[in-house]
Amino acid sequence: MRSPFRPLKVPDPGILDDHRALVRRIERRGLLRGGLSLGALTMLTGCDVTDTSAVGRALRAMSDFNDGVQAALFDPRKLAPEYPGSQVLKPPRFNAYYDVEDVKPIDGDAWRLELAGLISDKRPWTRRRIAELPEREIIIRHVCVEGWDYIGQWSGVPLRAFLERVGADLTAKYVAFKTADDYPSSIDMATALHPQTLLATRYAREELPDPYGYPLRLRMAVKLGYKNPKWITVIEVTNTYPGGYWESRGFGWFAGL
Ligand SMILES: Nc1nc2c(c(=O)[nH]1)N[C@H]1C(S)=C(S)[C@@H](COP(=O)(O)O)O[C@H]1N2
Ligand SMILES: [Mo]
Repeated sequence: MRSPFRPLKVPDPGILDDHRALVRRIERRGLLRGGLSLGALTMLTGCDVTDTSAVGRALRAMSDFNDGVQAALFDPRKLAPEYPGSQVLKPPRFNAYYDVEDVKPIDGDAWRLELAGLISDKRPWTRRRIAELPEREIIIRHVCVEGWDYIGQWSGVPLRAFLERVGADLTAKYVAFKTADDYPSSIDMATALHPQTLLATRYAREELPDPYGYPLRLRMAVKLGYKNPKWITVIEVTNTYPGGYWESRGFGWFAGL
């Protein structure tokens, strides 16, 4: 069984004051829509928000989501920082809403990627056909709101190239994802078309290991960790707000907060 979502503790109202400078820095950069409420902060840490150091770590992760990323976030022609291969973490750090022992590996031969919504060619894709698409490799920083990060090396077809190939309506608002572990997720079209947004099939040039989303996961340079669904089974293009797993539990939708 997967561990259920942790029940939240009653937040201590003083905690925002303790981190006023960090909160202001994050808000100035526009990462937060509508300001950081105590409720959002509670969800942000996913842990006991009376634990000042945990809150501090989470806020610092947001704040360290650096200026290069911010530039790319708001101007689709700008790129987020990329890093040398020597900095790549092997293996990558795992996270999900359950423990790594509870990951259910996908049978890659039986797996199909299904398409839905505003897409003209909705034929499902096999792993073999996806492997024939042109690839790009990016070495980018993954930032989780829990307050940790790592540099990872991802390759796969740019989501833009894939959407063009299947005749998606690129003027639609959202690209939504369904996954094998019931972790719905969605992004804005500008991010979907960003050159550093990939449908990744490999990490450090090896086939994605099961815990990291085999056979197909999303990797973006301009969104926080939780916006990057693993074990994708369905891609849908839509104008109806699709939300997502953490978004329906209080996290922001746009940049991650
Ligand atoms: N399908 C699925 N994708 C997911 C999650 C999840 O629970 N299920 N967790 C997200 C979170 S919070 C993070 S930080 C990253 C972790 O990715 P990694 O294990 O490759 O580092 O995956 C994201 N994508
Ligand atoms: Mo995360």
